[in-house]
Amino acid sequence: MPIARPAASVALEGFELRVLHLPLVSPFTTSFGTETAREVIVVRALTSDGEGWGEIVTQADPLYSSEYTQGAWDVALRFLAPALLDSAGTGLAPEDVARVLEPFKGHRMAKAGLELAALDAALRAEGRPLGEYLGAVRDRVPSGVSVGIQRDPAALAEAVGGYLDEGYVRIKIKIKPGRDVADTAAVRDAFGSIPLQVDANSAYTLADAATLAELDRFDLLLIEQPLQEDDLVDHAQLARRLRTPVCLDESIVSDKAAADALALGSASVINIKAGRIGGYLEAVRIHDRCRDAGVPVWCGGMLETGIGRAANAALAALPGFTLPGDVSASSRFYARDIVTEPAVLEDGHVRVPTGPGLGVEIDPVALDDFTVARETVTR
Ligand code: NPG
Repeated sequence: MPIARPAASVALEGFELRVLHLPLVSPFTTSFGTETAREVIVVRALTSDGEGWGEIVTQADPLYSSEYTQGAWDVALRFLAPALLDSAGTGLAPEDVARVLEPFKGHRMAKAGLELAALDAALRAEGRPLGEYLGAVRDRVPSGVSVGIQRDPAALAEAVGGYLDEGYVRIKIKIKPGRDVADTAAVRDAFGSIPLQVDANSAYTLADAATLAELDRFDLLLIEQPLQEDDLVDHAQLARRLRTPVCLDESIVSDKAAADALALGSASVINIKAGRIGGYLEAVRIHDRCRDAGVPVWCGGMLETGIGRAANAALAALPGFTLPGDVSASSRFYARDIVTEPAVLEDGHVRVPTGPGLGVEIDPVALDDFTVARETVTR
């Protein structure tokens, strides 16, 4: 269902942006590389009624998508934040943020972070939780975990075992050419019929279809983004050759892209990440479209801090999120978070915050400790 009741306008006075460097508890390896620290941008919206927080989920390098932190920093400070401040007049409705930013092409993660900060400010002022605003129907969400590529398949099985012991209800393993069939087999052999899926982060081409079809025998929930971001037609061809459902992540950059992918048969499952598509309001639109079409969706993760993690839990509580998401405990990635009550795993689930807005409070000391750059734009 579309947003039932819009948020009140906010009297926007400025945005403070910070680049944070958060050490990861262990290196995270995907088909595009290994990260040991998370570089992320935190946004604080300053309004006459208080503040709101958002997160720009870019990575330091443009390897997952074309966006990257220094690019997002530049576009947000140079174009996006000034445009929002100019348009604010006596007030800006959070639902108008995307329209104001639309003339600027791309940069969806940057737009999503600014929109979330404005939305959080508006909802905090109204005393309304984000989950309720978005249409959440659950008070907790099942928690899946994304496991990076390890030294070898045995090490992968060991890592997966640790997460299962913690209670995660679904495992996703990262794959790439040469690290696919044997890795998946090792996890299946060790843990039987656990809910399992694989994520290729665009590492293959249609020429690899035969290898990918070998994964069919593992009864996976899905294979995520095997081909390139703009390969919608190739994904449709691949989907016809696999029994494993194809799920798209990187390719789904908007509700329009989701509509196209479904029309072409490029995917039968969709990963919704608010950052990748320009914000939580676009996320609700994709959710609604998929729900009407009977297409399952799940909430992806971008190694969010406590800010984005709270928002993702709220989103994942919408009724169409029928598969467990990458909404894991903060401790999966961070020894210390920037919120006072980081997401924890309880019986394989993460709670949807119930306080106003994001429902989490920022730890100002942690925020300062991780900040490596800071800039404020005002009207
Ligand atoms: O739980 O937040 C999480 C991580 C989930 O694997 C995950 N994210 O491709 O989906 C992905 C991957 C990713 C992380 C991609 C960071 C880009 C940046």
